[in-house]
Amino acid sequence: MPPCVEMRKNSHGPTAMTIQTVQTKPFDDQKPGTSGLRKQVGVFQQAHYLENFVQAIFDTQAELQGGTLVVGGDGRFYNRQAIQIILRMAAANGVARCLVGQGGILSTPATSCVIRKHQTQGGIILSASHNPGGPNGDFGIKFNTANGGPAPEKVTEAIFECTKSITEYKTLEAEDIDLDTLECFTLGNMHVEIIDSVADYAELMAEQFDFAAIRDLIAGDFTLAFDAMHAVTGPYATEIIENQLGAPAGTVMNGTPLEDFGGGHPDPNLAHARELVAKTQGDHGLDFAAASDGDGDRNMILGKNIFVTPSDSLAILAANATVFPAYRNGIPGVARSMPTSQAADRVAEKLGIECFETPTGWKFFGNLLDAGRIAFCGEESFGTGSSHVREKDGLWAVLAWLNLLAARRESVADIVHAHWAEFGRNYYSRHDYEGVDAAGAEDLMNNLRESLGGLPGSELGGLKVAYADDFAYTDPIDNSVSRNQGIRIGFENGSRVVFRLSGTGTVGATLRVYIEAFEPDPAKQQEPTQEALATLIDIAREHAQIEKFTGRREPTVIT
Ligand code: VG1
Ligand code: CO
Repeated sequence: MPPCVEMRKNSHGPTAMTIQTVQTKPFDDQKPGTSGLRKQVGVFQQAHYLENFVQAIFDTQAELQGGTLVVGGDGRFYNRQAIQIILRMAAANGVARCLVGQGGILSTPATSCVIRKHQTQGGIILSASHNPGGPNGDFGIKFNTANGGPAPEKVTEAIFECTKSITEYKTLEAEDIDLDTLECFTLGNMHVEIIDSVADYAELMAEQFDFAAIRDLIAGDFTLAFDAMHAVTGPYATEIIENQLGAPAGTVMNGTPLEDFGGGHPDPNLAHARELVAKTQGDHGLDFAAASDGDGDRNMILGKNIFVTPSDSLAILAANATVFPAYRNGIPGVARSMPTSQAADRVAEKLGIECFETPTGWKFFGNLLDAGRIAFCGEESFGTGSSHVREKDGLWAVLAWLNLLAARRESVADIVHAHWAEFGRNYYSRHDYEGVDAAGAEDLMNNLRESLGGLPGSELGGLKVAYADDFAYTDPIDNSVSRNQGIRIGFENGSRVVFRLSGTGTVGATLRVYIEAFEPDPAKQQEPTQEALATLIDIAREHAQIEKFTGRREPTVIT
């Protein structure tokens, strides 16, 4: 935390600092999805749109009155304007103090870290994560609670309810504040502290991992690159990987956050990070490469000539937990979202620790982490994390892999292959059909749901169905129930296909099909993934009648 240099008065003087109550009308589309409210920028720029949602946060989260709020975002277009709006409204709604990332920059995991370290009452993160940015891209807002995690469903539902009947919001008539200088300001009765975006987070990482061992690894002939994709992790990765761990300048690629992410899609996967993937290929490929997404909570891990699926990454990190200083004594349990492969389950079984299967979205891990039931958790969608914060954490996963490589001094490929030989390999792939007609996608899901009753015991494509259901989850800590979380069809040989509709898109619907097959025999663990899964891919396509309902023959993105 920077010292409070000087308290400044707004140039309008105190008389201008009056609270205004502005009349407004509800918008009917402010229901948060898997991770906050995401819309195209133009939707957020409509008069009162952002204000209504923010007022609904203040109206429903009583502890923010007189409390401290963290505010930051991934630097995308409209980030700065939105922060100014939120600060004026926070002041008018009785928030005592706001901590704001310098330049408006705070990654999602860094926000979680700041909330926890400074014991604030919550935080607002401005991001549409991996969705493209810029004036024609997407924008988003999410609220995190005092534990540092994404608001649980009961909170997002209360906020949504409030948006449906809102009639007015409060704001302060005041000038914009300077977001770029590490200083304190007063806005009405509220203190605003512009904080270093990176410092608290970098300090936490140094506590979690063996930085000396990683420095030693990097100082040798080990080669690496990190692609920040012109998104929020640039400053974090530059400070930690280059400055603190000694990687050569230039190791961090695309390290300056840009409002439009350089026109790219800040989604770290094989489709959108091609340039980075290419650097790992061939005899002279890099030993290690990684990337993160728009708001810094996702990660992609690559080694020389190998891509580590996020599901395998979770399993491998869990199996090796004791190499990390923060988990020297082991971990109590692991959790994975339902569509994530069952690789972690096998590790949990062997370690004799608990394993939980939760619905998609990081908010479902919060209670388990808070209760100390799990320490590691992950999602197939390039999300991995631990109990150090309450968000998935892209750089944490990257540093965890570097720590693992430093401890074992083996290649990424050798570590992965040894893991498969010991635990079996879960071949895994996700097929996305993006931007399909929403009604067609709903029909597809309804049709699938109706087919479930007749499936167990029958055969699909020559495979016997063991179970078929619409996933529902009862939180073991607070007993809240979440239904309709995705359709699962499981086969007797341990294979699965899962279907769900995305809750983060902003145009039409996105159908996600998740395909998984288990292979215990090391002699059969080196097949190309799409070939190993070919039978299941056909079963999924035919049983769900994807072409009939979506008009698409092929997926848009395969990861
Ligand atoms: C997707 C992923 C999900 C992830 C969510 C937020 O949601 O599948 O696993 O938690 O994005 O990630 P959906 O509903 O589109 O499948 V992030 O990095 O976009 O905040
Ligand atoms: Co993200």
